[in-house]
Amino acid sequence: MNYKASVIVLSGIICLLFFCSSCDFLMSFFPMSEGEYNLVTTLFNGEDFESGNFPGGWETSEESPWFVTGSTACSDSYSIRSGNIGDSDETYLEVKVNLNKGDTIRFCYKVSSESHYDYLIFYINDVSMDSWSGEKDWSTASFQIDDGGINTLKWKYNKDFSDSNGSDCAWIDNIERIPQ
Ligand SMILES: [Ca+2]
Ligand SMILES: [Ca+2]
Repeated sequence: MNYKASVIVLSGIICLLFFCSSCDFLMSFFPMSEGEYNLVTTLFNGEDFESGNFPGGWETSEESPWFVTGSTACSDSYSIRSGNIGDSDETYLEVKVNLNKGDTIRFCYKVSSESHYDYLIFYINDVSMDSWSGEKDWSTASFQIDDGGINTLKWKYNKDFSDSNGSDCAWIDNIERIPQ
């Protein structure tokens, strides 16, 4: 290898090392929040939104976020509701939780939307499990968990390109982990 090639290779290695060390350096500024840490390190023990606040460690869309409301609930006083969105838009609610293989996730949902066009969709690890639209008062849905460990639960309210109906949103409450 001639001198020029050696310099290029060496520069490349130095850049790579610098890049990797700066990643760790940058990551140290964005540690996991206490809420997220608690959710992924201990078995999920449910969420009923009765604190009246958006739960720690959960995520939602930056625009039109889901919010905790006392206007309706599956039980007690509070539930969480999708933010207001327009046509061809969506808003999601997501949480990473620690579950055992064979556990069942059960939750209450309510929808008031344009039937067959504007949907509440539930995902486990980005796989769509079920969807609901139209006028559905509080009901329960249950899904068995195939993989133990960290699972991502996600609810999305999704609108097609035109028209609205009802309250034009979805609500979730009483998310529970039922051991096998
Ligand atoms: Ca509740
Ligand atoms: Ca629509």
